Amino acid sequence: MSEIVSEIVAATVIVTSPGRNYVTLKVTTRDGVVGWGDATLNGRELAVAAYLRDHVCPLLIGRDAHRIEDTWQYLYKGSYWRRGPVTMTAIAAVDMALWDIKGKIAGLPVYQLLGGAARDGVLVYGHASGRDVPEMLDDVARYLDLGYRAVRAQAAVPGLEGTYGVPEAGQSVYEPAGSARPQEDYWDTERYLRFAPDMLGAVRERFGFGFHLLHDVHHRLSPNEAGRLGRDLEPHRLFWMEDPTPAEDQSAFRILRQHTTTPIAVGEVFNSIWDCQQLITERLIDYIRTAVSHAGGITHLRRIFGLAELYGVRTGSHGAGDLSPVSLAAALHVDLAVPNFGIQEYMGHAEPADEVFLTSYTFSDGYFHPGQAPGLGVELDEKAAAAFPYEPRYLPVNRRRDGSVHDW
Ligand code: GCO
Ligand code: MG
Repeated sequence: MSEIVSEIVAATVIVTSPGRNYVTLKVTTRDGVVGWGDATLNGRELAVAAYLRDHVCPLLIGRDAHRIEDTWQYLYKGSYWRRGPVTMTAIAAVDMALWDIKGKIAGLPVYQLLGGAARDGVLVYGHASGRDVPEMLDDVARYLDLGYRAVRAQAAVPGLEGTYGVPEAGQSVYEPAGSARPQEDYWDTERYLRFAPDMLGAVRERFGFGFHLLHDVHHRLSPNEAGRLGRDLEPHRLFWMEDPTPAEDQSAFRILRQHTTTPIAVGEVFNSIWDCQQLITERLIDYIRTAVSHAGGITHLRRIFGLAELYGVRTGSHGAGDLSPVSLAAALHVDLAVPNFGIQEYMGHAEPADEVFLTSYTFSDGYFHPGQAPGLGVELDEKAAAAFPYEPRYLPVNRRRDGSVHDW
């Protein structure tokens, strides 16, 4: 074996809940360099924490922190049981922490190690929502006033008691809504299909076409229904229609693609390049939205984005609030460096999160920048984290009027 340059001497897992649950991996080298990785899997957090603590952390001790690719292959191929959200989130956390360490040792922000900036800033989209259309329109206005150049719009579907993407009265986040058991929402496809085109049309009517408009369908339609929605949305010129159908059925997108030219974005529930292989190589989507934390970290995200580049598919990294600031920073470094960047989601984090995660990224004029701090540029304050103990929470479950379970 070759000489160890920077030996890993400790790897620990921190579970904290400043506003919502986050799982963070801390890796320390013999010289005292610390790297952070996000291991949060919303609603299933403790499974990843245990996978790391029981099966991964012991294997990291004594390894060379510099050997990022080798460690990735060792954890992926070495476990024999490949892929899956728990495994890939755990590997992602290790990968992010090792890139963080490499950057800190080099004295460079991670994007410099990835080839340097390919653009000046990272275009982001914010989340506008409302319990009715006027409230949603006011929220879009708020984002445009803040300087956003791209906005996702979601509004409560009349007649449904709760709609994805819309917080309950008096709350700022819309998920996870449940506590010890998942909240159950009621879903009606026909109501949604009648409502969504008018709702998004109202945005264009009031604000025009001088900014990017996005919408998330959240995996709820059949290919044929999604084709109809995509066609109805064509006059509103969406930047993308996200997750129109359940994403695991990749060949379904062939049907949908024949019905509409509305651009399609998919990928937040994918964990590996194999989950998006058909969608990319058959050019069935326009944007690949894998998350740095759920799809194997920076190393694997770059591989996915490299495949996408070959087929003219652009990136749109997942950036929901259940991905910690460590993930957001990691995604921003990749976004800045890859040639086929499209857009980055930015949902933001509930307020107490900035007491725990100290960040270096900045927002200006609709663009984010990861900053110039060596590594990823996010530090976790362990003392502050200890003040926010874990709270069991679940994502909601959807049921149709007859009581049967629908995709949420
Ligand atoms: C998005 C996503 C999220 C997910 C969440 C699940 O586009 O931001 O759909 O809102 O629902 O990440 O944990
Ligand atoms: Mg989504």
